[in-house]
Amino acid sequence: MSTYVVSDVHGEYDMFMELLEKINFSDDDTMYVLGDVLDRGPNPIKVILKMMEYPNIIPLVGNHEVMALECLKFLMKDISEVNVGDISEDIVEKLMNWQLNGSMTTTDEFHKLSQEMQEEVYEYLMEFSVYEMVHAAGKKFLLVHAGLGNFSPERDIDDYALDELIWDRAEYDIKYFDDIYVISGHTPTQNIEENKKPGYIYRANNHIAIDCGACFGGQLGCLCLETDEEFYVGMQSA
Ligand SMILES: [Mn+2]
Repeated sequence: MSTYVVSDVHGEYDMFMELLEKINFSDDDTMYVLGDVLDRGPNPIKVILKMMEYPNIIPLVGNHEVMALECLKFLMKDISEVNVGDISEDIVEKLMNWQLNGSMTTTDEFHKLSQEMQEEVYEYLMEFSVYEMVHAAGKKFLLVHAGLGNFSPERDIDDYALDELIWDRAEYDIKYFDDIYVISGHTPTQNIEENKKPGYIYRANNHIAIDCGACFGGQLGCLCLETDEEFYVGMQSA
C-alpha cells in the first residue's frame, strides 16, 4: 500500500501510462495528481479519462483546470443556439487567455467526445480538491498545486483564496511549516534558480517540488511518500 504524488501531467498520456507501469500502480495504492493534467501536451483528455477509471487516483485542481472549467461550459453549448449577444466580453477574454496557456490539445480532444462524455468529464473536473493533507511514514504532507500566496504562518489553509493556491508560486526559500512538508507542482524544477538538479524533484525548507517539466521535454516525476523514493519517466530517464 503506497501513496504516490505526481503533478503537471499536461497531456503526456504516454508518460503517465509508463509511470503507472513503472510503479506497478495497483488497487491498494493511492495516487494524488496535483493539478494541470490539461493543456500543452498531446492527450490531456485521454489522461483525464484514464484517471476516471481509478477511484484511487485523487485529483487536485491546477490553474489549467480552473481555466478549462471557466470555458468548457460555454464550449459545450450547441453553437446553433448561441446568440452573438450572449457571448460576453468576459468569456471571450477567458477563452483567449486559456488559448495562450495551451488549451488547444484539450479542446481538440474534448470536442471529439460525445455530449454525454463531455458532461462526465466536466463533472469529474468539478470534483477536484483544492488541497489535501496526507499522513504517511509518520510525516505530514500538504499537497497543493502551486504556492501559498501571501503566506503567513497565522493563516489557516482554508483562508487562502483559490488563486493563491493554484497560481502563486511557492517560495522555496521560506519554510512554511516546521512539521508539514508542502508538496507542490506548477513550477518546473528546471525554473527553480537554486536547484542544482534541474528536471528532478527539488527539496528545500520542507518544500518538495515535483513538476519536472514533462511537457517541456523534461520528465514526469513521482514521489512515493512511504519510502521517499523518486520515480521518473521521460526523456532524461530513458
Ligand atoms: Mn500550474
